[in-house]
Amino acid sequence: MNQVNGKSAGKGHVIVAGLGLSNLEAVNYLLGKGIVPVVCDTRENPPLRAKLPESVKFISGEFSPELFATASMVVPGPGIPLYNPAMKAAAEAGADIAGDVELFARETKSKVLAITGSNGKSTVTTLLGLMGKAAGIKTETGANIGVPVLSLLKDAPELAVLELSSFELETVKSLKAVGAVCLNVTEDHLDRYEGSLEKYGMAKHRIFRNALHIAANREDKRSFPDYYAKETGVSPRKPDITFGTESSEDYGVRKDGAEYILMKKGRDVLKASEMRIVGRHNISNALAAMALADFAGIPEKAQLEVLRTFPGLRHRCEFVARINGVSFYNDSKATNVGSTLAAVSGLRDVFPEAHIYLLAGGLGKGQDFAPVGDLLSCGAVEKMYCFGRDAGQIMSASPAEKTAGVPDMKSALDAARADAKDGDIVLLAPACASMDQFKNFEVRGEEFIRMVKETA
Ligand code: UMA
Ligand code: ADP
Repeated sequence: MNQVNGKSAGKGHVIVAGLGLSNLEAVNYLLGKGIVPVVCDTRENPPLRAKLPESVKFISGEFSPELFATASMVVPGPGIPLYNPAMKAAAEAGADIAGDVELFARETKSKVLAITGSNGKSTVTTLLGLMGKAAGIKTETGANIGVPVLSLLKDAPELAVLELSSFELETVKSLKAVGAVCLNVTEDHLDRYEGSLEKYGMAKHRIFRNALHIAANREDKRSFPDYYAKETGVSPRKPDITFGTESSEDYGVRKDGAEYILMKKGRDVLKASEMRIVGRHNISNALAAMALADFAGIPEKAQLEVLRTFPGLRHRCEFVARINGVSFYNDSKATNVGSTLAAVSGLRDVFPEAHIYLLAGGLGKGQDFAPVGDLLSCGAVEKMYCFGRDAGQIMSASPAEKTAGVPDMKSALDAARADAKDGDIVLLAPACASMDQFKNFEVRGEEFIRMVKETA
């Protein structure tokens, strides 16, 4: 009989479904337990197939419900939805369905901090990873941030900081985070959740099960642990800390002239201008990170040291250059409407006098672009230049006189540069995925930086 973390995996075989980065690590993990899994992938020849040991059977093509129904355990990759017919067949036949994060949770001895949300996960996860290290705690970051979570079992860090996507959370039951947060819930990945923001949010809320401490965002009711309690049957509970940028309550902010001061429970801890990451959303991220750091016992000195020095992740409100008085920002990671709104409002807070010229467009993922149009109607954005496949969708949700359709990002940049004056801002925050015209959001951001600097 197979044994995984002391749990019986039954008499049948173990199937690893989808051979991505995380599941290659899952295969190695299972082999380490003496279990030789069967690996299935819909692609004929996924690139990682070459890395499978010969002993592991590989089956390509549509997942077979008949095969899956005979499995004792299935490990789905994050890209495999539970409503896949084969996954359903396995569940109905009583298989243990456990993704890599669930396997990790069953076994880890590390203290875990868990972060989810539609936007801000990577920033908060990275901040906490650095804070742990600055405090001399053996700390690793992993999961959706790009490091397969099961690889963290080998190093056995004292503190594991996990960025968790809704996909990964779908099979999580055993996670016992010392601190958990759902930063926000706004439209994204609705194609996976039958168009339902609530289903997407409920998947994210699995992060709160068994969590010792919870932080919630006062500016997003869906971030509160009791928001879906009725639907999920999880007993309602209050957050231990709330954070927000609109009041000085709990972990909050007060204004001193034009300066924002970050506070913990009525005590000033840091001026926003001391941080290198800008924008209101990043103040929110800093407060969330401090809340979780406090849950994990990371001393405040280390928290502040990191907040003062962290330059921000690439492609997130990244300052590129100031040319003829115009500042250029690269926020290519704004791949959904919520992140574009955050980038604009963040910059407006820091530079209230500047006019913002916005570059947007790409693959719209079926989002409602009305909130982007509102940015122009209310004057938060001076003018928008739309490019890429779904440019028309953004334009039709926006006032025509303030919107220009252009063929590509270069034309958008040229047009914005011609309109912007001394003291203004040109911002790439596309509200869309990039894959219609670029390999990924990183390549789009690099192209933008290159084009800006070319004419410096
Ligand atoms: N596959 C199938 N059938 C399917 C779907 C996929 O066989 O129906 C196969 C593909 O052919 C491919 C493999 O599964 O061979 C891909 O695996 P995967 O997409 O599950 O991904 P991994 O490579 O394991 O990467 C995953 C995360 N991917 C997704 O959630 C889609 C990575 O997040 C994460 O960094 C990695 O684990 C870490 O272990 C990426 C992501 O886009 C960055 N995440 C989304 C986001 O951030 O918005 C959620
Ligand atoms: P994620 O890992 O959730 O995608 P990132 O930290 O990589 O989050 O940021 C992605 C995008 O979301 C960036 O473009 C950034 O401008 C925006 N963003 C970051 N933090 C927040 C936040 N707290 N609220 C809204 N948008 C945010």
